[in-house]
Amino acid sequence: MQDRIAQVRAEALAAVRAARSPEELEQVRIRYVGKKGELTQLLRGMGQVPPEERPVVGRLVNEARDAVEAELAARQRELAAAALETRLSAETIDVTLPGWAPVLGRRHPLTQVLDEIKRVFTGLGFEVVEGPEIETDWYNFEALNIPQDHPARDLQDTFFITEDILLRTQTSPVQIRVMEAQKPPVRIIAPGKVFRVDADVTHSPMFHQVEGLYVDEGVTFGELKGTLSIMARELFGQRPVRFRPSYFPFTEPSAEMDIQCIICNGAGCRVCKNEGWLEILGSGMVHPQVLRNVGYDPEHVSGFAFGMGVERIAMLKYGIDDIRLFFENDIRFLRQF
Ligand code: 2U9
Repeated sequence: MQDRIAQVRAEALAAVRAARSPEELEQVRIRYVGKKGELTQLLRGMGQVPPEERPVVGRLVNEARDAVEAELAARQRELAAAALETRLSAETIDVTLPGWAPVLGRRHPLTQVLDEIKRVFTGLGFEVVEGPEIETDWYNFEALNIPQDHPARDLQDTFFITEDILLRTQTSPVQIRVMEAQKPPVRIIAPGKVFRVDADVTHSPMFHQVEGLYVDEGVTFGELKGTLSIMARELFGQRPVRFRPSYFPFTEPSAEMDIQCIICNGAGCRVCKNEGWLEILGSGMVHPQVLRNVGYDPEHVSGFAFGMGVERIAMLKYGIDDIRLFFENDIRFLRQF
Protein backbone atom coordinates (compact mmCIF):
# COMPACT_ATOMS: atom_id res chain seq x y z
CA MET A 1 0.00 0.00 0.00
CA GLN A 2 2.78 2.42 0.95
CA ASP A 3 4.58 1.73 -2.34
CA ARG A 4 1.35 2.36 -4.25
CA ILE A 5 0.92 5.75 -2.49
CA ALA A 6 4.51 6.74 -3.27
CA GLN A 7 4.03 5.67 -6.88
CA VAL A 8 0.78 7.67 -7.36
CA ARG A 9 2.36 10.68 -5.62
CA ALA A 10 5.38 10.61 -7.95
CA GLU A 11 3.18 10.16 -11.05
CA ALA A 12 0.90 13.01 -10.03
CA LEU A 13 3.79 15.43 -9.38
CA ALA A 14 5.36 14.53 -12.74
CA ALA A 15 2.01 15.05 -14.52
CA VAL A 16 1.57 18.47 -12.86
CA ARG A 17 5.01 19.60 -14.02
CA ALA A 18 4.36 18.25 -17.53
CA ALA A 19 1.04 20.17 -17.97
CA ARG A 20 1.42 22.78 -20.76
CA SER A 21 -1.85 24.71 -20.34
CA PRO A 22 -4.48 25.55 -17.69
CA GLU A 23 -6.80 23.00 -19.40
CA GLU A 24 -4.21 20.22 -19.16
CA LEU A 25 -3.53 21.16 -15.55
CA GLU A 26 -7.25 20.88 -14.72
CA GLN A 27 -7.32 17.38 -16.24
CA VAL A 28 -4.38 16.39 -13.99
CA ARG A 29 -6.15 17.82 -10.93
CA ILE A 30 -9.33 15.84 -11.68
CA ARG A 31 -7.33 12.67 -12.33
CA TYR A 32 -5.42 12.71 -9.01
CA VAL A 33 -7.20 14.87 -6.40
CA GLY A 34 -10.73 15.23 -7.88
CA LYS A 35 -13.74 13.51 -6.18
CA LYS A 36 -12.97 10.29 -8.04
CA GLY A 37 -9.24 10.98 -8.33
CA GLU A 38 -6.61 8.35 -7.64
CA LEU A 39 -5.44 9.79 -4.29
CA THR A 40 -9.05 10.30 -3.16
CA GLN A 41 -9.80 6.66 -4.02
CA LEU A 42 -6.81 5.54 -1.92
CA LEU A 43 -8.30 7.27 1.16
CA ARG A 44 -11.67 5.68 0.45
CA GLY A 45 -9.98 2.21 0.27
CA MET A 46 -8.68 2.50 3.86
CA GLY A 47 -11.26 -0.15 4.89
CA GLN A 48 -9.06 -2.86 3.40
CA VAL A 49 -5.95 -1.68 5.31
CA PRO A 50 -5.20 -3.50 8.59
CA PRO A 51 -6.23 -1.21 11.49
CA GLU A 52 -2.69 -0.87 12.88
CA GLU A 53 -1.41 0.48 9.53
CA ARG A 54 -4.24 2.94 9.02
CA PRO A 55 -2.70 6.03 10.79
CA VAL A 56 0.51 5.73 8.77
CA VAL A 57 -1.31 5.09 5.46
CA GLY A 58 -3.76 7.95 6.17
CA ARG A 59 -0.89 10.34 6.91
CA LEU A 60 0.99 9.30 3.76
CA VAL A 61 -2.09 9.79 1.53
CA ASN A 62 -2.82 13.21 3.08
CA GLU A 63 0.80 14.29 2.69
CA ALA A 64 0.74 13.14 -0.94
CA ARG A 65 -2.48 15.10 -1.51
CA ASP A 66 -1.04 18.26 0.08
CA ALA A 67 2.12 17.95 -1.98
CA VAL A 68 0.15 17.51 -5.26
CA GLU A 69 -2.14 20.44 -4.45
CA ALA A 70 0.82 22.70 -3.62
CA GLU A 71 2.46 21.69 -6.90
CA LEU A 72 -0.82 22.33 -8.78
CA ALA A 73 -1.02 25.87 -7.36
CA ALA A 74 2.63 26.57 -8.22
CA ARG A 75 2.21 25.26 -11.78
CA GLN A 76 -0.95 27.31 -12.22
CA ARG A 77 0.94 30.51 -11.28
CA GLU A 78 3.70 29.60 -13.72
CA LEU A 79 1.23 29.02 -16.58
CA ALA A 80 -0.65 32.28 -15.85
CA ALA A 81 2.62 34.25 -15.82
CA ALA A 82 3.67 32.63 -19.12
CA ALA A 83 0.28 33.44 -20.71
CA LEU A 84 0.59 37.07 -19.59
CA GLU A 85 4.12 37.25 -20.95
CA THR A 86 2.97 35.90 -24.35
CA ARG A 87 0.10 38.40 -24.53
CA LEU A 88 2.27 41.37 -23.57
CA SER A 89 4.95 40.55 -26.11
CA ALA A 90 2.29 40.22 -28.86
CA GLU A 91 0.82 43.59 -27.84
CA THR A 92 3.99 45.65 -27.90
CA ILE A 93 3.62 49.17 -29.29
CA ASP A 94 6.28 50.70 -31.52
CA VAL A 95 6.59 54.12 -29.91
CA THR A 96 8.82 55.31 -32.76
CA LEU A 97 5.94 55.09 -35.30
CA PRO A 98 4.62 58.51 -36.42
CA GLY A 99 1.29 59.49 -34.78
CA TRP A 100 -1.98 60.39 -36.52
CA ALA A 101 -1.96 64.06 -37.48
CA PRO A 102 -5.30 65.55 -36.33
CA VAL A 103 -7.34 66.91 -39.26
CA LEU A 104 -7.70 70.65 -38.73
CA GLY A 105 -11.17 72.12 -39.17
CA ARG A 106 -11.68 75.54 -40.71
CA ARG A 107 -14.33 78.24 -40.89
CA HIS A 108 -17.01 78.02 -43.59
CA PRO A 109 -16.13 80.26 -46.57
CA LEU A 110 -19.19 82.45 -45.85
CA THR A 111 -18.04 82.88 -42.26
CA GLN A 112 -14.56 83.81 -43.48
CA VAL A 113 -15.95 86.49 -45.82
CA LEU A 114 -18.34 87.78 -43.17
CA ASP A 115 -15.52 87.96 -40.59
CA GLU A 116 -13.43 89.90 -43.11
CA ILE A 117 -16.27 92.40 -43.73
CA LYS A 118 -16.82 92.79 -39.96
CA ARG A 119 -13.08 93.37 -39.45
CA VAL A 120 -13.01 96.17 -42.06
CA PHE A 121 -16.06 98.00 -40.71
CA THR A 122 -15.27 97.65 -37.01
CA GLY A 123 -11.85 99.10 -37.92
CA LEU A 124 -13.72 102.11 -39.35
CA GLY A 125 -15.71 102.58 -36.13
CA PHE A 126 -18.88 100.65 -37.03
CA GLU A 127 -20.67 98.47 -34.46
CA VAL A 128 -22.06 95.00 -35.35
CA VAL A 129 -25.79 94.64 -34.54
CA GLU A 130 -28.22 91.75 -35.03
CA GLY A 131 -32.02 91.50 -34.98
CA PRO A 132 -34.99 89.17 -35.54
CA GLU A 133 -35.40 87.10 -38.73
CA ILE A 134 -39.19 87.20 -38.38
CA GLU A 135 -40.42 90.76 -38.84
CA THR A 136 -43.52 92.86 -39.25
CA ASP A 137 -44.60 94.67 -42.38
CA TRP A 138 -43.68 98.00 -40.77
CA TYR A 139 -40.00 97.20 -40.10
CA ASN A 140 -39.37 95.26 -43.32
CA PHE A 141 -41.29 97.53 -45.74
CA GLU A 142 -43.29 100.54 -44.49
CA ALA A 143 -40.58 102.23 -42.40
CA LEU A 144 -38.16 101.78 -45.31
CA ASN A 145 -40.40 103.76 -47.63
CA ILE A 146 -41.43 100.65 -49.58
CA PRO A 147 -45.10 101.41 -50.38
CA GLN A 148 -47.98 98.88 -50.44
CA ASP A 149 -47.87 98.46 -54.22
CA HIS A 150 -44.08 98.08 -54.51
CA PRO A 151 -42.99 94.97 -56.50
CA ALA A 152 -40.68 93.88 -53.61
CA ARG A 153 -43.83 93.11 -51.60
CA ASP A 154 -45.04 90.72 -54.22
CA LEU A 155 -46.17 87.35 -52.88
CA GLN A 156 -43.63 85.83 -55.26
CA ASP A 157 -40.70 87.55 -53.47
CA THR A 158 -41.64 87.47 -49.81
CA PHE A 159 -42.35 84.54 -47.47
CA PHE A 160 -45.42 85.76 -45.55
CA ILE A 161 -46.43 84.11 -42.27
CA THR A 162 -49.59 86.20 -41.86
CA GLU A 163 -50.67 89.34 -43.73
CA ASP A 164 -48.56 91.40 -41.34
CA ILE A 165 -45.75 89.00 -40.32
CA LEU A 166 -43.03 87.75 -42.66
CA LEU A 167 -39.48 86.44 -42.98
CA ARG A 168 -37.31 89.54 -43.44
CA THR A 169 -36.20 90.08 -47.05
CA GLN A 170 -33.29 92.32 -45.98
CA THR A 171 -31.51 93.20 -42.72
CA SER A 172 -32.64 96.87 -42.92
CA PRO A 173 -35.28 96.32 -40.17
CA VAL A 174 -32.36 95.97 -37.72
CA GLN A 175 -31.20 99.50 -38.62
CA ILE A 176 -34.74 100.87 -38.22
CA ARG A 177 -34.90 99.30 -34.73
CA VAL A 178 -31.54 100.82 -33.73
CA MET A 179 -32.53 104.30 -34.99
CA GLU A 180 -35.84 104.09 -33.11
CA ALA A 181 -33.92 103.27 -29.94
CA GLN A 182 -31.05 105.75 -30.12
CA LYS A 183 -30.17 109.22 -31.36
CA PRO A 184 -27.45 110.00 -33.96
CA PRO A 185 -24.61 109.39 -34.41
CA VAL A 186 -25.47 105.83 -35.54
CA ARG A 187 -22.70 103.84 -37.18
CA ILE A 188 -23.64 100.17 -37.52
CA ILE A 189 -23.47 97.12 -39.73
CA ALA A 190 -26.21 94.47 -39.63
CA PRO A 191 -25.19 91.01 -40.85
CA GLY A 192 -27.63 88.09 -40.98
CA LYS A 193 -29.89 85.69 -42.83
CA VAL A 194 -32.56 87.01 -45.20
CA PHE A 195 -35.29 85.16 -47.13
CA ARG A 196 -36.74 85.54 -50.62
CA VAL A 197 -38.80 83.26 -52.82
CA ASP A 198 -36.06 82.72 -55.36
CA ALA A 199 -33.87 79.76 -56.36
CA ASP A 200 -31.38 79.17 -59.18
CA VAL A 201 -27.58 78.84 -59.48
CA THR A 202 -27.00 82.39 -58.16
CA HIS A 203 -30.07 82.74 -55.89
CA SER A 204 -31.03 80.86 -52.73
CA PRO A 205 -34.29 81.22 -50.72
CA MET A 206 -32.09 81.94 -47.68
CA PHE A 207 -28.92 83.97 -48.06
CA HIS A 208 -26.81 86.35 -46.00
CA GLN A 209 -26.57 90.10 -46.19
CA VAL A 210 -24.47 92.74 -44.56
CA GLU A 211 -26.08 96.13 -44.52
CA GLY A 212 -24.53 99.27 -43.11
CA LEU A 213 -25.75 102.64 -41.93
CA TYR A 214 -24.03 105.87 -40.89
CA VAL A 215 -26.25 108.74 -39.76
CA ASP A 216 -25.00 111.95 -38.19
CA GLU A 217 -24.95 115.70 -38.80
CA GLY A 218 -23.38 116.45 -42.18
CA VAL A 219 -22.70 112.91 -43.51
CA THR A 220 -22.00 113.19 -47.26
CA PHE A 221 -21.99 111.08 -50.40
CA GLY A 222 -18.20 111.59 -50.43
CA GLU A 223 -17.98 109.64 -47.15
CA LEU A 224 -20.10 106.89 -48.68
CA LYS A 225 -17.69 106.61 -51.62
CA GLY A 226 -14.61 106.72 -49.40
CA THR A 227 -15.90 104.12 -46.91
CA LEU A 228 -17.06 101.65 -49.56
CA SER A 229 -13.88 102.07 -51.63
CA ILE A 230 -11.79 101.15 -48.57
CA MET A 231 -13.96 98.07 -48.04
CA ALA A 232 -13.55 96.98 -51.71
CA ARG A 233 -9.76 97.38 -51.50
CA GLU A 234 -9.60 95.33 -48.29
CA LEU A 235 -11.75 92.52 -49.73
CA PHE A 236 -10.53 92.36 -53.32
CA GLY A 237 -7.16 94.12 -53.31
CA GLN A 238 -6.19 97.32 -55.09
CA ARG A 239 -8.30 97.63 -58.26
CA PRO A 240 -10.55 100.26 -59.89
CA VAL A 241 -14.10 100.79 -58.56
CA ARG A 242 -16.99 102.82 -59.98
CA PHE A 243 -20.36 104.06 -58.75
CA ARG A 244 -23.36 103.84 -61.10
CA PRO A 245 -26.65 105.69 -60.49
CA SER A 246 -29.43 103.36 -59.33
CA TYR A 247 -32.78 103.36 -57.55
CA PHE A 248 -33.91 102.05 -54.16
CA PRO A 249 -37.02 103.27 -52.31
CA PHE A 250 -35.02 103.76 -49.07
CA THR A 251 -32.12 105.81 -50.48
CA GLU A 252 -31.93 108.99 -52.58
CA PRO A 253 -29.69 109.39 -54.48
CA SER A 254 -28.79 105.72 -54.91
CA ALA A 255 -25.76 104.07 -56.46
CA GLU A 256 -24.45 100.61 -57.19
CA MET A 257 -20.77 99.93 -56.79
CA ASP A 258 -18.74 97.88 -59.27
CA ILE A 259 -15.16 96.62 -59.12
CA GLN A 260 -13.09 95.93 -62.19
CA CYS A 261 -13.55 92.27 -63.16
CA ILE A 262 -11.18 90.12 -61.09
CA ILE A 263 -10.95 87.52 -63.89
CA CYS A 264 -10.17 89.66 -66.99
CA ASN A 265 -9.08 92.97 -65.39
CA GLY A 266 -11.60 94.88 -67.49
CA ALA A 267 -10.94 93.29 -70.88
CA GLY A 268 -14.30 91.50 -70.91
CA CYS A 269 -14.99 87.82 -70.19
CA ARG A 270 -17.71 85.28 -69.43
CA VAL A 271 -17.79 86.11 -65.69
CA CYS A 272 -18.42 89.88 -66.21
CA LYS A 273 -20.57 89.20 -69.30
CA ASN A 274 -18.12 91.32 -71.34
CA GLU A 275 -18.80 94.38 -69.17
CA GLY A 276 -15.34 94.49 -67.61
CA TRP A 277 -17.06 95.29 -64.25
CA LEU A 278 -18.66 93.28 -61.45
CA GLU A 279 -21.45 94.69 -59.26
CA ILE A 280 -20.69 94.15 -55.57
CA LEU A 281 -23.19 96.25 -53.63
CA GLY A 282 -26.02 98.80 -53.55
CA SER A 283 -25.90 102.04 -51.60
CA GLY A 284 -27.21 105.56 -51.27
CA MET A 285 -28.05 108.49 -49.01
CA VAL A 286 -30.81 107.50 -46.56
CA HIS A 287 -34.17 108.77 -47.89
CA PRO A 288 -35.52 111.74 -45.84
CA GLN A 289 -38.83 109.87 -45.36
CA VAL A 290 -36.95 106.95 -43.72
CA LEU A 291 -35.28 109.38 -41.31
CA ARG A 292 -38.68 110.95 -40.50
CA ASN A 293 -40.19 107.47 -39.95
CA VAL A 294 -37.81 106.88 -37.01
CA GLY A 295 -38.23 110.38 -35.59
CA TYR A 296 -35.02 111.91 -36.97
CA ASP A 297 -35.07 115.39 -38.56
CA PRO A 298 -33.70 115.22 -42.14
CA GLU A 299 -33.02 118.98 -41.93
CA HIS A 300 -30.44 118.29 -39.21
CA VAL A 301 -29.04 114.83 -39.94
CA SER A 302 -28.13 112.87 -43.03
CA GLY A 303 -26.70 109.43 -43.61
CA PHE A 304 -25.56 106.83 -46.04
CA ALA A 305 -26.54 103.17 -46.23
CA PHE A 306 -25.42 100.16 -48.20
CA GLY A 307 -26.24 96.50 -48.62
CA MET A 308 -24.45 93.50 -50.06
CA GLY A 309 -25.02 89.78 -50.41
CA VAL A 310 -22.34 87.74 -48.60
CA GLU A 311 -22.74 84.74 -50.97
CA ARG A 312 -22.30 87.03 -53.99
CA ILE A 313 -19.11 88.56 -52.54
CA ALA A 314 -17.74 85.08 -51.73
CA MET A 315 -18.63 83.78 -55.23
CA LEU A 316 -16.79 86.69 -56.87
CA LYS A 317 -13.82 86.48 -54.51
CA TYR A 318 -13.30 82.74 -54.95
CA GLY A 319 -14.68 82.25 -58.51
CA ILE A 320 -17.60 80.01 -57.41
CA ASP A 321 -20.41 79.67 -59.98
CA ASP A 322 -23.11 77.79 -58.01
CA ILE A 323 -24.55 79.24 -54.76
CA ARG A 324 -25.81 75.80 -53.65
CA LEU A 325 -22.21 74.72 -52.92
CA PHE A 326 -22.30 76.93 -49.80
CA PHE A 327 -25.17 74.96 -48.29
CA GLU A 328 -24.39 71.37 -49.25
CA ASN A 329 -21.46 71.05 -46.81
CA ASP A 330 -19.51 68.77 -49.17
CA ILE A 331 -16.15 68.40 -47.43
CA ARG A 332 -14.32 68.41 -50.82
CA PHE A 333 -15.66 71.92 -51.40
CA LEU A 334 -15.21 73.24 -47.85
CA ARG A 335 -11.61 72.10 -47.38
CA GLN A 336 -10.47 74.32 -50.27
CA PHE A 337 -10.84 77.49 -48.18
C1 2U9 B 1 -31.96 101.88 -43.74
C2 2U9 B 1 -31.91 102.73 -44.81
C3 2U9 B 1 -31.35 102.30 -45.97
C4 2U9 B 1 -29.65 99.46 -47.40
C5 2U9 B 1 -29.34 99.29 -48.85
C6 2U9 B 1 -29.02 98.29 -50.79
C7 2U9 B 1 -28.87 99.62 -51.15
C8 2U9 B 1 -28.89 97.17 -51.73
C9 2U9 B 1 -28.97 94.80 -52.03
C10 2U9 B 1 -27.60 94.28 -52.22
C11 2U9 B 1 -27.68 92.92 -52.75
C12 2U9 B 1 -29.74 93.70 -51.42
O1 2U9 B 1 -28.66 91.39 -51.00
S1 2U9 B 1 -29.06 92.22 -52.03
O2 2U9 B 1 -29.93 91.70 -53.01
N1 2U9 B 1 -29.03 95.96 -51.20
O3 2U9 B 1 -28.69 97.34 -52.92
N2 2U9 B 1 -29.27 98.12 -49.47
S2 2U9 B 1 -29.06 100.57 -49.83
O4 2U9 B 1 -30.31 100.66 -47.25
C13 2U9 B 1 -30.84 101.03 -46.09
C14 2U9 B 1 -30.90 100.21 -45.01
C15 2U9 B 1 -31.45 100.63 -43.83
C16 2U9 B 1 -32.59 102.34 -42.45
